[in-house]
Amino acid sequence: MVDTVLSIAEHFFAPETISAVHAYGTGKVNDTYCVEISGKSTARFILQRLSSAVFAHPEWIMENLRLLSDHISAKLSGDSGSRFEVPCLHQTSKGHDFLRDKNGSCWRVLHFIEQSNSFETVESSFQAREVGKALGRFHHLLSDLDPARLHDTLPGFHVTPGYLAQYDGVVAQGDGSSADIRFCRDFIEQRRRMATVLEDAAKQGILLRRPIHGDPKLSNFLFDSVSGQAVSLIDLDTVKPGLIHYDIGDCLRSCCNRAGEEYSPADVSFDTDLCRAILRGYVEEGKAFLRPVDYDFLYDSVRLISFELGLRFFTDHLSGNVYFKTSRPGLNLQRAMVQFALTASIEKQQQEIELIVREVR
Ligand code: GN1
Ligand code: MG
Repeated sequence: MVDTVLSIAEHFFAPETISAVHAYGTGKVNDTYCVEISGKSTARFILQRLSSAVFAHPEWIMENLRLLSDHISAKLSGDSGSRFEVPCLHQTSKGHDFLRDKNGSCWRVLHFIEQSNSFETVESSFQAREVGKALGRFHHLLSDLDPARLHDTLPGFHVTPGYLAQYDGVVAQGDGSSADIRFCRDFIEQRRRMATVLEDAAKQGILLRRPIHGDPKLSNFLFDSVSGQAVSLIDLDTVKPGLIHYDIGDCLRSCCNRAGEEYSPADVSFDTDLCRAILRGYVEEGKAFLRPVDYDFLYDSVRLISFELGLRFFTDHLSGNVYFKTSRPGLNLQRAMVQFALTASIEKQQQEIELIVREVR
């Protein structure tokens, strides 16, 4: 396996300069490696094979990435404010942005953002506020980029009614024998009606489609290793036109669940102190583009995106784990139950969350 990866790395770097290649990170979709380069200077890079099961047009991802990094770099140049960067591309020795291997898979290399750390669970309310600020800054930086210039790299991504339709197609064929499976089915049935809340608001022109990140979970934020400030938002494959509410909801569902995505469902809860810190940080940066009506959908967003991820994991479990990588049987079912437990905790704390939204607006 590593031999193949090494031979891929050799298309991007002079072979004699590559000192190590190893698997990296905890992504559930792409395959990620770190390449260490030595010689006159040492450096690290991120080498990734984009999932062909998930992304039908990897070349669109690469075009979005170019557009995005040019747009952000132009806006940040001359900005003497705090450090913020996005990963930029390193080309093949032949000057291409990506490489296709014999199987048609797409490989690309990104610069490593040094002097930074990522986390699997939030460590403090300072860190939570930094997460919110970074997401707000990212949205603000992209708010003047015409969404029509971005390819839709993953049609249907975060469109909850579409996931529900997929689930309906799969569940009809399943036997649904175990108690956990029955629990998930009931949980989904009881919430079916809320699936359209964001899409209906978008159709009616109440919420606007803008460039979004698509996957702002905690582990995609990088923090300066000295100051602890958030300095980057990585994993830009799902940047595309969408609703910022998908991002805000996804960020909250990821960061306010201190137990993480693979814990015992019974011990999962939504932490409203972290939610307050994140939203405060977000609004600090996002005031300039948020409209009053955007605040009205924040509670719905976090509830919906937690439910949606549970639905996606459950559907994948029923379909034989074709989308999310798993390390053992039953993992996607457990992940689904964690997200449903989180959804239930969010519902229980609806009043408190709505109060926080009023406080920060
Ligand atoms: C997937 O591949 P990764 O781990 O960055 C998924 C997200 C989920 C996340 C849950 C393209 O992201 O939507 O929120 O898992 N990405 C895609 O951990 O489906
Ligand atoms: Mg991702």
